Amino acid sequence: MRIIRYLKALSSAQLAAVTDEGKVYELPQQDFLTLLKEAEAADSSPLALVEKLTAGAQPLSQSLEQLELLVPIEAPEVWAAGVTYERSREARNYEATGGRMDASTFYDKVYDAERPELFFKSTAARTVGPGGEVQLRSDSEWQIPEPELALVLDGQGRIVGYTIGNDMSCRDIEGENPLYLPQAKVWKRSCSIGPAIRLTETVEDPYSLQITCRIYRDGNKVVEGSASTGQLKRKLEELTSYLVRDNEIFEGTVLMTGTCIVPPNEFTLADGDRVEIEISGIGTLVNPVVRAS
Ligand code: DO4
Ligand code: MG
Repeated sequence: MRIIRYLKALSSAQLAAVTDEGKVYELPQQDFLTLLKEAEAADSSPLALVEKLTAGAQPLSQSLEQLELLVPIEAPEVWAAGVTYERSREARNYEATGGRMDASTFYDKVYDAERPELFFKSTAARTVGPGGEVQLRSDSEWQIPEPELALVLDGQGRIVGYTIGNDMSCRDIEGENPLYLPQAKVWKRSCSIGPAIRLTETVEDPYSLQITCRIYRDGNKVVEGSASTGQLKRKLEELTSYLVRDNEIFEGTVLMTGTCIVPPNEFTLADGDRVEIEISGIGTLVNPVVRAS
């Protein structure tokens, strides 16, 4: 079972549930956070509440593909984990050492350390949804999307759903100095999530999800890569346990779990590109890329 938001009438957002058969049912709650709160108040899981609300209801006549999807949750905060896959460690080492790859770096250290790398990535205002434009920084020459499994958390840091995240990143800025990480990661429209939230109980094994990233330029596919969440070095609860530690977590916080797909080193995103990130069972997040305005 997946939860989406779509544009119903001019500027009115509608929450809906999508079954595995692709049937779409409107939900009465105005957003995912309200659904979470009502489920908690009823001492029920979000899935049980959705099943109760949709039992015997009439599905929409439109299919999912015919709807104009919006960001599925206006996450108050988006956090991200880094260097959680071997491929990310290798790519970070490349950009930090100018490709020498001879000395051990802090990326090697954090990959093996008990404490994971977690960083603040975005706020609702900086985050776009399906079809929304992600923006390039004007002061970077080496920018890439980072396709990541993203966790939707309740106020206690429990995983209530899975979505797709794009952690847009500037490899040159981070490579120049790791203290520039916030600038390499956070700017206007540098984060995308969606297109749907798959409820936790409906995911049999979050460590066997297939992630595929495709980048199109002038209608041609210029990058394609795939990975599995089975390659993740850490457990999802390990990441959430560090995020909640001595922290205030807001209902609907999103935590991206790190990237395992990095485009070839000579590649940088350009104005007009289109990024597609697909995760099995969740959907495909599509975003056009635009230069800073
Ligand atoms: O240290 C840099 C961040 C790495 C990252 O975002 C990732 O591995 O996905
Ligand atoms: Mg990342």
